[in-house]
Amino acid sequence: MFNKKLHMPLYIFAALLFGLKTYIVYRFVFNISLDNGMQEFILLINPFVTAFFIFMLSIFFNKRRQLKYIKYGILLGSLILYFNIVFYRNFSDFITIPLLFQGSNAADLGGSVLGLIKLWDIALFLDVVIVWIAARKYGEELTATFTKRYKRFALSLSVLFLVGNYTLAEIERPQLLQRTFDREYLVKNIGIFNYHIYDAVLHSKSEAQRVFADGNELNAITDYMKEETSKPVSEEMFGVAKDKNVIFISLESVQSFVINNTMNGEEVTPFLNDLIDDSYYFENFYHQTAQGKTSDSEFIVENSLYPSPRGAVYFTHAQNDFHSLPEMLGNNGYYTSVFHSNNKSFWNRDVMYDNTGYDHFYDINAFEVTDENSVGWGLKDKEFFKQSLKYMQQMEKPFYSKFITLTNHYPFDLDEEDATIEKYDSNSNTLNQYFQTVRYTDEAVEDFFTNLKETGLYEDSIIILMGDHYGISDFHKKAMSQYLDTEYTDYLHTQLQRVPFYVHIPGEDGEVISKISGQIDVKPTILNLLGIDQSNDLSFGTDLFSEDRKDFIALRDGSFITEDYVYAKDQCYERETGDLIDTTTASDDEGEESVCKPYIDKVEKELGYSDEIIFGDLFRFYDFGDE
Ligand code: GP9
Ligand code: MN
Repeated sequence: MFNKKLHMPLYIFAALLFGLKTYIVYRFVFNISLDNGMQEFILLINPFVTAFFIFMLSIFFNKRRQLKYIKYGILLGSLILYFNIVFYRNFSDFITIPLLFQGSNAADLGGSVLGLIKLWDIALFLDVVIVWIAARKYGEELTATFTKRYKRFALSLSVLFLVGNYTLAEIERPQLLQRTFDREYLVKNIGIFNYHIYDAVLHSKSEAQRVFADGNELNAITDYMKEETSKPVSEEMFGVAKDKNVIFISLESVQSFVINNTMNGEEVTPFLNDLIDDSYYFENFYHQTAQGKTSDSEFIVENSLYPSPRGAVYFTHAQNDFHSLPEMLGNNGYYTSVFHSNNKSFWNRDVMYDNTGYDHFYDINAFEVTDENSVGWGLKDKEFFKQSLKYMQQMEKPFYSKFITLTNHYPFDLDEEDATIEKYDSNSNTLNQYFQTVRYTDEAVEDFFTNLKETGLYEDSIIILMGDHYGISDFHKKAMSQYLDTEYTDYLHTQLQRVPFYVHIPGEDGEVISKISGQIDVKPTILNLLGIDQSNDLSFGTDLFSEDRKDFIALRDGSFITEDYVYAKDQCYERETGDLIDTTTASDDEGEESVCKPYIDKVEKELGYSDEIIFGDLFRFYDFGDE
């Protein structure tokens, strides 16, 4: 194939092979939605345009270096692609630079990562093997010797292709590079390699933001908050839990779709279902996390700010000035702590907890963890709660304690003797096992309630339960639509970002509350229940019991939910029915503005303000009036 008759230099051959592979990966491994012919065309040309550019550069080297450049170029490109694939399988997302600095977390992932690697992945390196063999066998025969003019011509052609690709992308999606948090759009339009370069630019920009901030940026933000987010709190609920202990339970990966639902005719979460009867239960409550997963959910709850669009704030901005819930509670006489049986450095928690004012972190060292009492990521939830009790009984009162469960974590492994519900039967082992681990966590919480009652802690406490984020990513579309017996659309995907949220006040009846709500609202809600004045606080959320609330819930990728609409991926849907109202970028809608449009702008503004606060560390310039 490589003999001289064909005259195909290795750089062209490598570009074709690598381009083809990249295309196959975009098309069949990444779940990239393609809405029209233009998008399909861009996705088709981009891998070749980029590959041509990368490998064309080799002609500027001498013969020996040319081969080396191509060989290592294709290897490096393949590795970058492959790391993204492995990451994508778990998170349906692409790697960002801040994530790479979270290496310590990766080390802890162990078993989880193994589950994401498949034997047939070897095939993803076939092009590398072919190019390396060819280079070895035919050596310098495959190199190219061009005149300066031709080299310049090849370079110009390649740049022209890139510009053409970008122009098409910009036509298809105006302001492509401004919508920084929508990574799927970026990859779809400029390809994963250009996306990484762009991400690097964003990274340095956000790093620089802190240095250049001087506090003046805050005026616009506080004005916005006064106008849009500082709604009056519920007077009726003000102080109903004054001086009570707060037990906050973060339910790992529990989504709302399992609540009050059955699997093979059996209730999935019997205890959590019953708990609705004597709790305030928010059935349209959304998680708003991004790449920081559990830590993002913690961050949102503690600060009523949005998580970072890239990486985890717990890592990237752990030294910022915050005005956190634990700090405010501490100022009001509370003893604050976190219980979580994992290494204290996971998600950089030790540093962040210290900075945000927690008095104590009961990490893995506070627990007795053995092979028998652990599974998957570590200590089983039932043991976790049981072993926590002794610390709670001796704790100074009133206390605020956060409990982070772990058993219901991907890959949802469970010992056979702990399974009390069957596995589901679908093509996704992840979803099949999920029901068993969710049920296990449900039982663990039930036992915890029983123990709280027995020890007398229950009476003086309120208990808040919240799902931290999704457990089933849209990588399991097929199995999910089988289970839910409905088509998996972007609308459904957004609705599946609902997680359970309970406020359980012993002695009160509670009710099911249907208004839209989200993690951003938790901090103001807790403060109000405890009767703590928050008029000097700065937050993007509103007390959940308030009658007058902000009218949208923003998700970190720019999707949002209002009382009437659900917006995701340029589509505006009717919230109740899921019917598509319009496509907000459609050019043929006779200039009529989508009903979602005003919210799109508000959501972008609000997310942008939150990023400004975090990247600029702006709270260091603000006087919250605390002693
Ligand atoms: C790790 C646990 C799980 O300590 O909170 O983290 P997650 O992967 O869900 O972010
Ligand atoms: Mn989690």
